[in-house]
Amino acid sequence: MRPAPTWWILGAGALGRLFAIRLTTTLSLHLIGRRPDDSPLRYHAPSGEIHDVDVARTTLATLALHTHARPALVVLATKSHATLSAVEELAAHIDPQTPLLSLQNGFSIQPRLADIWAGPVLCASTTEGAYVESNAGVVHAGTGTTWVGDIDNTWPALARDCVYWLNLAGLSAYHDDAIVQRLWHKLAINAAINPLVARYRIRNGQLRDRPFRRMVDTVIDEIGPLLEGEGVTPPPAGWHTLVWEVIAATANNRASMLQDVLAGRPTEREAILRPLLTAAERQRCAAPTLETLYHDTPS
Ligand code: KPL
Repeated sequence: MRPAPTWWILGAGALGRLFAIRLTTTLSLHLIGRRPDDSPLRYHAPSGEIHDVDVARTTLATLALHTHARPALVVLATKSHATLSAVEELAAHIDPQTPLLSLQNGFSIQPRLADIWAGPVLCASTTEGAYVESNAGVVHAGTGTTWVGDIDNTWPALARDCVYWLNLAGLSAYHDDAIVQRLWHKLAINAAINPLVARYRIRNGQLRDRPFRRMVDTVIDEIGPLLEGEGVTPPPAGWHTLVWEVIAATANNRASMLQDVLAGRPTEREAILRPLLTAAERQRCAAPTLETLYHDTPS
């Protein structure tokens, strides 16, 4: 086995907690959140079992007080709109060449990170479904897959190394040398699911019921041609199958945007819907359903 590296995870939301719980079993892991908290994380497994897991937790404000080993990689699990300011703060604590792994939804922050960060920026696209439960809990509502790569495919060995550690921790992960396509596919999934479940305050699986089923299909009908117009290759089984498969796999999940709306937090509307509206403007295409979703979603 390879010597276990130190990784930090920045952001203690649902995905940050889920990745921390898994990765802490195989490497030296620190979860960096906004609030100081020493309690174990409570993991609700997809099987229904509940485990308390000890994870080393800290905050950006107190990092300087501790002598944590410098990380070999930092996983960014903050919300898309909070990522740049978090990375600015993080920069004071790590080597400027430290690789970052962006878990953010949408496709807007990833190219900006690659522009500003001196070290490698890997991007992940994940279909793991998780939501936070209480102060220190996370419900793993749907097991998914995580793909890792970088925008220009400059760091394949690093991406494969990262995939190795994710798999060792029990997450199903693959290297993808066309991660940008994958990020657009995930954006399509998020755009078809998140605004609707946030608006109607329902779990992902309820989208299969009337009247929501038709609404989802209408959104997909608008997204597919727009993305193809941007040069994105359609998924092998088509846009509808892509989205409906994720809805089935995460049926029990409360999507991230619903969690944000329920908690009164800013949503990822800009990261998820804005790139599609920009594509529509560029292609001089009407996108009435996406426009309505954008206006109905709090920012
Ligand atoms: O990524 C997600 C999210 O909640 O943001 C999905 C895949 C829709 C799972 O809920």
